[in-house]
Amino acid sequence: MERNKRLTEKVKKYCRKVGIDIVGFADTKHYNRFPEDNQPQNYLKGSQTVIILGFHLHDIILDAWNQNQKTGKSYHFADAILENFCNLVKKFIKKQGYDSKIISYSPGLFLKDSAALAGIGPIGKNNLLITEHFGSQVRLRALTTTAPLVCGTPISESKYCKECNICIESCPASAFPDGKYNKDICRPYAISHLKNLSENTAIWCNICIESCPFTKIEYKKIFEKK
Ligand code: B12
Ligand code: SF4
Ligand code: SF4
Repeated sequence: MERNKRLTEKVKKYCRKVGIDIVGFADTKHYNRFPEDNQPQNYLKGSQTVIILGFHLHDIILDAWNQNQKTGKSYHFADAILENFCNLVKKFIKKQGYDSKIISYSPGLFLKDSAALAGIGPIGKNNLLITEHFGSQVRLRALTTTAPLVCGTPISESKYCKECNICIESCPASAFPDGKYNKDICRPYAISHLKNLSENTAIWCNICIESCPFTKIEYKKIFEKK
């Protein structure tokens, strides 16, 4: 199937124009490795491309969760911003003659894996996507489309992590026994150490992001620019 270079450039240009920090394209052919529920075809028949959008959390307050204790309803600030970006991209693609579908959070697609498949960056020893400009300090969301966009090359190894172990050594829960991330250690620690900003608002543990030198470098640059 022929992929459309001109359309790809148009989509990228539009994303830059509306202020999206990161955009990447993953070929849907890579998704057979995931459970059926987590494949793009489960969301939109005829999907050709998964579009991954990234939002740089330039202020940690954007990583806050708000949950109404009575109703159980919750929202996340950065996720709400990302959903808005997804809507804009969906409308733009519709104007070019193609369908797309914003991927719901659950069952969803595996977002950091999708970003690595799109060639945005590798998954580091911290078990998270590392981007060139913002380290791991990004949140992700995706939409899938019938548009045949030109896709990135999957990245399977982290060039950043070779001589480094900082995130592993910094984790307060020691959630990387033998160097591999273990969610059954991370999750209970993170839940019992939420930073509560108010009765309904909390921020999750972020130390495996904040300790990474590639996150720090970008923060420093941002503060220097101001
Ligand atoms: C469930 C979940 C959690 C659970 C369990 C975590 C887990 N990884 O199992 C809990 C609640 C504990 C959690 C914690 C956190 N999470 Co979380 N979480 C998710 C969620 C919903 C699914 C993750 C998942 O199951 N991935 C699939 C499995 C298979 O991946 P995995 O086992 O973690 O990692 C394997 C693959 O990545 C693979 N791999 C390695 N390299 C490559 C390369 C390629 C090409 C491929 C295909 C695969 C691959 O090897 C890894 C090890 O086996 C995603 C959102 C989403 N829909 O994707 C967010 C997400 C991964 N979380 C995120 C974040 C930020 C966090 C936290 C920092 C908390 C916070 N402040 O929000 C911590 C970090 C923990 C850590 N170091 O990984 C972000 C990550 C952003 C980024 N820069 O990567 C995501 C993408 C949410 C988002 N909307 O942006 N999380
Ligand atoms: S979120 Fe916190 S507890 Fe979990 S792996 Fe990262 S640093 Fe460790
Ligand atoms: S702290 Fe070091 S090992 Fe961990 S993700 Fe960052 S570069 Fe890789």
